Amino acid sequence: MHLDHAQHGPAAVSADAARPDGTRRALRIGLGGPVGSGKTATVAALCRTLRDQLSIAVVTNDIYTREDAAFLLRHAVLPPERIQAVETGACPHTAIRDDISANLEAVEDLEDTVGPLDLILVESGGDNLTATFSKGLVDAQIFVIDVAGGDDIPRKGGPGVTTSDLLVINKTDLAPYVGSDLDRMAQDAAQQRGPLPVAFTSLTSEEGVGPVADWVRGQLAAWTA
Ligand SMILES: Nc1nc2c(ncn2[C@@H]2O[C@H](COP(=O)(O)OP(=O)(O)O)[C@@H](O)[C@H]2O)c(=O)[nH]1
Ligand SMILES: [Mg+2]
Repeated sequence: MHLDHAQHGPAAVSADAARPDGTRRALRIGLGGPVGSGKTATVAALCRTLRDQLSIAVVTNDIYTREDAAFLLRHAVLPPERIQAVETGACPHTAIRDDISANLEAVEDLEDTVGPLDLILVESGGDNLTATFSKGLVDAQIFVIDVAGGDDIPRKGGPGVTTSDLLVINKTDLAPYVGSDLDRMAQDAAQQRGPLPVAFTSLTSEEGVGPVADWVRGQLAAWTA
């Protein structure tokens, strides 16, 4: 499936909102984007910012390794039983869009073993600008790009840039060094996305993830309403 954003309201509900026992399942948020843009860094910062208020778990996707899960474990952003790794063995987008069974299994396993959960973050393996999540897997998706990848990326569009529920433009601290024009990126992103939100972040400081954490809180409020 591909994103269908005819309406720009809160993200649509994927699959069943209730678990088999009738309790509400966790909100699932996917993070996609090119290799190295800062997806794992965003997941880590979100966990550190939100873990005292929310019950959180994470699923990571890597092609042949468990590097991202290992990073999150090393940095102890959550207890180990709250982090699961999926090895996709192929282009990352296949496991988040085409055959989501391994990811769904991981998500449901986390709900069973460490639930009840408020929030599950699913990090895609790094992919190209066309990778998006199935709505059967996540309720909302964040697309992470960075200023060092070129300030023309928002202008180039693609479904991640144009239709993700939140576009994160990360590594703003590097803009002066790579000659990226943040105003231009903001204008291009607004043109591509209409009313859909954009967050500029730098994860070099603890508060850097603030705008993304606020957006996640808003999604959760809509989910639990
Ligand atoms: N300067 C800078 N580096 C960052 C920022 N966010 C992430 N990084 C670094 O960028 C590299 C890739 O980040 P990572 O989260 O692994 O990217 P992923 O492949 O999208 O998961 C790592 O070395 C991070 O420390 C940022 O805001 N500023
Ligand atoms: Mg990663």
